[in-house]
Amino acid sequence: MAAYLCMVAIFIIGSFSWVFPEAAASASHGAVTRHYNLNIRLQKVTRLCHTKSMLTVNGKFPGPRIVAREGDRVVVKVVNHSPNNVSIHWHGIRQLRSGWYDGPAYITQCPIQSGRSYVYNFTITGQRGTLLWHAHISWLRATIYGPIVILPKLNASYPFPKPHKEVPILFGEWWNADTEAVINQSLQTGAGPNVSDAYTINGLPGPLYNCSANETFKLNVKPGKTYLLRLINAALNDELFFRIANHTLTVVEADAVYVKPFQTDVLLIAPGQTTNVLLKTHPNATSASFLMAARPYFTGMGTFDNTTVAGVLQYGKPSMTSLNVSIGLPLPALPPINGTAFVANFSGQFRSLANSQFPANVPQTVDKRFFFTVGLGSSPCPKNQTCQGPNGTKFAASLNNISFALPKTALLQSYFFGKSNGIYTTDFPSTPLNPFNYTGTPPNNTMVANGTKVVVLPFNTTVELVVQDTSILGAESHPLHLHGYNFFVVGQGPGNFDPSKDPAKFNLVDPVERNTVGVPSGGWVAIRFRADNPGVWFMHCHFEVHMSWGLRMAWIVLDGTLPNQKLPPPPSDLPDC
Ligand SMILES: *[C@@H]1O[C@H](CO)[C@@H](O)[C@H](O)[C@H]1NC(C)=O
Ligand SMILES: *[C@@H]1O[C@H](CO)[C@@H](O)[C@H](O)[C@H]1NC(C)=O
Ligand SMILES: *[C@@H]1O[C@H](CO)[C@@H](O)[C@H](O)[C@H]1NC(C)=O
Ligand SMILES: *[C@@H]1O[C@H](CO)[C@@H](O)[C@H](O)[C@H]1NC(C)=O
Ligand SMILES: *[C@@H]1O[C@H](CO)[C@@H](O)[C@H](O)[C@H]1NC(C)=O
Ligand SMILES: *[C@@H]1O[C@H](CO)[C@@H](O)[C@H](O)[C@H]1NC(C)=O
Ligand SMILES: *[C@@H]1O[C@H](CO)[C@@H](O)[C@H](O)[C@H]1NC(C)=O
Ligand SMILES: *[C@@H]1O[C@H](CO)[C@@H](O)[C@H](O)[C@H]1NC(C)=O
Ligand SMILES: *[C@@H]1O[C@H](CO)[C@@H](O)[C@H](O)[C@H]1NC(C)=O
Ligand SMILES: *[C@@H]1O[C@H](CO)[C@@H](O)[C@H](O)[C@H]1NC(C)=O
Ligand SMILES: *[C@@H]1O[C@H](CO)[C@@H](O)[C@H](O)[C@H]1NC(C)=O
Ligand SMILES: *[C@@H]1O[C@H](CO)[C@@H](O)[C@H](O)[C@H]1NC(C)=O
Ligand SMILES: [Cu+2]
Repeated sequence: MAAYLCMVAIFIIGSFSWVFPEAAASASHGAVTRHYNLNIRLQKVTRLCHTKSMLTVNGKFPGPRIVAREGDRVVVKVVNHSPNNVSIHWHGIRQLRSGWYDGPAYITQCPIQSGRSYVYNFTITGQRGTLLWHAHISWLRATIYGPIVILPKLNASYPFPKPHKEVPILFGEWWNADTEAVINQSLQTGAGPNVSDAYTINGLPGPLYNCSANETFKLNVKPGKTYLLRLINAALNDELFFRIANHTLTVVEADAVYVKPFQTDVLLIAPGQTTNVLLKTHPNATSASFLMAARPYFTGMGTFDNTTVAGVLQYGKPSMTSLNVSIGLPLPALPPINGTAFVANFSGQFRSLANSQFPANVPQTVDKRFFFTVGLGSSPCPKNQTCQGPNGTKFAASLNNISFALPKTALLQSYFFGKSNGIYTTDFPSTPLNPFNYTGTPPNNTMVANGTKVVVLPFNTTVELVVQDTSILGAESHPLHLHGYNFFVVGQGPGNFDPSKDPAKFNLVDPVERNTVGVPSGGWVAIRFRADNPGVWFMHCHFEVHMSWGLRMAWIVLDGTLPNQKLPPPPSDLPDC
């Protein structure tokens, strides 16, 4: 039993249940290697009275959790028993000199073909908190995702009171339809894809949908205790507001980096982001129930899934009579769908701890500056077709007006073996080729260019990147995710970035450090990072629909001169295309 000392019992209606074997991570000495097997299979799953065949991992949805301590090596054998090509990304893991295991298909590896396997092998260095793993090809991450829990090193403690229990809470999106058919149809016709039918908490849509009362996530708590909720947004296309009725949350960590704690009733979490919060339960509540709820933040022009997922926070022992308590409980109030003012205020509250134990190593000088626009646009309709995107074109999305075309082979292999010819070019523009009033009246020509273009960075370059949203086809927040690095969010603001005034206001002392940041809708964000991890690193919008439309690019970070500044050669089981 000792191995399950810190087990959290979560009572869940339905077939979904898991426990948290936190103590299973405690080996007697320092860092260890943790072995996992992930088996990907087609399986029938029912939600909203709708049964579909979908990809699951180890028969679970969401998938199993990966638990390790900071400093541990993680070795995961992924076996693809499914008919699809698959690759898995360990989202937010820095992958220091282990870029072969990062996972985005056609960037760091060719996908694992049906019937094949690949062993991912990486060390978790200097990170602790919550991350996620997910498929990184087409829209397969709709059902292939799970939590990564990184505990502090053995005998190290949290910089906040030790929680009574720890609970992962994964937000997702459920489609009754097959998500591969949804995105393939969108890419074919040029129209926006159908939206999801429900949001989910740990795979369960909750009582606010038709035929889903038995699919409600339920968190059973004791009064007067502190719970650590590991929030993960694994939804495909939606930033979500989240709130637990009558409870205040304390944010303590974001993207596996501790932050200066702050309290909030409502959270915003973008796809790809993770947030650890402390939930202090009421001291005197013995048998009360409260709803927790999440629904989207959206400012764009298109359609979106405007529904609400709810779960139940239940004080006291679950009983059969409590099964239907959720009906009639008040929904917690959430900001308006387009609550940009709330979002600006909320994101402004994140600060690094920036103390001696957890310093914020913000680059104080900048070697290379970049300015990328981010947003939607159009691509031409093929001659023999009619398209259903804007004005008879196809929807596209771009960075600096370039819609990134995925190559047919992996960029990292092409780069490493010096075979870039015909695969990619190194002329990704560092600033827009045709500047315009980015958040004003959009230009008449909204056509994007396309290509497989990258930026090459010498080892140890300090980079400052300003990402500017555009109002082409509607201003929208874009959760920008960088692989292989955390970055510091040194500034953000509404409207157009002003290079003469805004840099003076940058926070170079305790900016938040993360791997995914929402580029403000109709605004800009400035990030800094030091390019000290050689490899090919994808950067993209974490809205799957925008990524499919081309909102993605890659950085190639060259080797340094010392042996420990070079990317080792690939493993022998690296998949072929
Ligand atoms: C909910 O009940 C329906 C009908 O009995 C069933 O098909 C479905 O699998 C249940 N959902 C879960 C998550 O158990
Ligand atoms: C993982 O990588 C380490 C370091 O390169 C190596 O020593 C180890 O053998 C690898 N393990 C597996 C299972 O491939
Ligand atoms: C919960 O909050 C609502 C809204 O603020 C309030 O009306 C209600 O009395 C609270 N309920 C409890 C049990 O504290
Ligand atoms: C909880 O109950 C105790 C004893 O009845 C009382 O003194 C205390 O004020 C209550 N606390 C709250 C927050 O209601
Ligand atoms: C979203 O749905 C709510 C009802 O649940 C409705 O009041 C609101 O107008 C909808 N918002 C949008 C932007 O469709
Ligand atoms: C947000 O939506 C509401 C209701 O649709 C609308 O009245 C308001 O103008 C919108 N606010 C912004 C800032 O777009
Ligand atoms: C890509 O750009 C080329 C011109 O460089 C153009 O002919 C082609 O139609 C574009 N393809 C797409 C999908 O936009
Ligand atoms: C359009 O032409 C392309 C290539 O010329 C062909 O592959 C495609 O099937 C055609 N589509 C339609 C709708 O005819
Ligand atoms: C479509 O074309 C019309 C007329 O040229 C123009 O006014 C409108 O802005 C265009 N819409 C989009 C979404 O590009
Ligand atoms: C850009 O557009 C905005 C919104 O229409 C406007 O307020 C601003 O003055 C414009 N800026 C320039 C430099 O034209
Ligand atoms: C864009 O279109 C508007 C209205 O059709 C026209 O007045 C304007 O001159 C065009 N601008 C450019 C740069 O072509
Ligand atoms: C990287 O550059 C900084 C100066 O910006 C220097 O202090 C540091 O030693 C360099 N690190 C490596 C690994 O070369
Ligand atoms: Cu986006």
